[in-house]
Amino acid sequence: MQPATPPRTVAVTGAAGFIGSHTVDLLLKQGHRVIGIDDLSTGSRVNLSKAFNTSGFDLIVEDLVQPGFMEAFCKRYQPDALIHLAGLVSVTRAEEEPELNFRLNIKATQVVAEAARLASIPRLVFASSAAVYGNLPTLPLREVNRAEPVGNYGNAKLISELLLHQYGRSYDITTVCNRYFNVFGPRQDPSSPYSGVISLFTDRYAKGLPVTVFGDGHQTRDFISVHDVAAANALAATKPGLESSSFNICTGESRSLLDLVNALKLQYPDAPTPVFGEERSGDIKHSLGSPQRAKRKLGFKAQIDFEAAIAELTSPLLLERSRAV
Ligand code: UD2
Repeated sequence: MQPATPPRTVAVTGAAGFIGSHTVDLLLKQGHRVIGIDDLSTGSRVNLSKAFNTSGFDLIVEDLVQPGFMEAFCKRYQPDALIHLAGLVSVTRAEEEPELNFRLNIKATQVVAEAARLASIPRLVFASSAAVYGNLPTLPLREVNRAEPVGNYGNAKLISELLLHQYGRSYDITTVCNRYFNVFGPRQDPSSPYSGVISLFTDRYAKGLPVTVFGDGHQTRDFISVHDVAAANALAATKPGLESSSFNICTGESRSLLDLVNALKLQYPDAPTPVFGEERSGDIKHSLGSPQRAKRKLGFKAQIDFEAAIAELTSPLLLERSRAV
């Protein structure tokens, strides 16, 4: 595949994680040189199997908050862009362990931004989240909406965005904050009850177990394939002439949990009937993003059809084939 832009050197923190490893794979496929950083606390080398078999990839196993590490790293490799995806992903843990949330979701951002400043790295991309919007009732959510996060996780993401954009203004770095909506795809970890619903349901069906739908199943989300998210990250890191901004990384389409169950039924025709349980406390009923700004400025549009992405969870080759035509 021809690179969309001239080959660049891109550093990716959290490279061995779910979104990180897909981002690494795509950047390598586009012909870029990629240096991953991961402390392997939640990520895994297995996620990088493909990357390790590709030339132009290196992984450095280190906790990026260690004093002096990021600065030395940036000065040594001089990446053209740094994609900062490492962080505490569990929203529940962020509530239970506020110090850990601060260290991994705020302090780490400061460490990365400062290292980028000292080494004159021109572009920083950050893994933000739709959680910055909190429970805003007006849908679809747009970047011009007030960010009113609820809880430690969403607040840390917003603080990181503010911090990065201030670095961008003060030190001439292009800062791009990608606000992911409900991301799903291969390599997503289903091990916690608070894991993303699609990873949980797929895991249950693969084991022949019923899933539990909390509430009536009419709640909706803007589910987006991890391949699209990787494409948005690659664009944010390599698109020439991009201005600093925050972008919704979403499809602009909503699907209910019942839609999800139906799509999964096509893959697991013998799946047991879902059990309906109490609504989960604190849940929002609907979440939907507007993809317009990302389309206009980043040139990003989600390409992968929901049903095809669901089918990929059971037979990855299907998606490969449908994307090849
Ligand atoms: C995400 C966060 C959540 C909170 C919220 C804020 C994740 C995984 N969750 O929740 O912690 O920050 O955003 O908007 O990042 N569901 C079931 N059965 C299950 C599991 C989930 O019915 O076994 C429902 C759940 O009640 C919800 C929907 O599926 O209505 C999506 O759940 P989710 O946790 O995947 O994502 P979300 O957006 O609710």
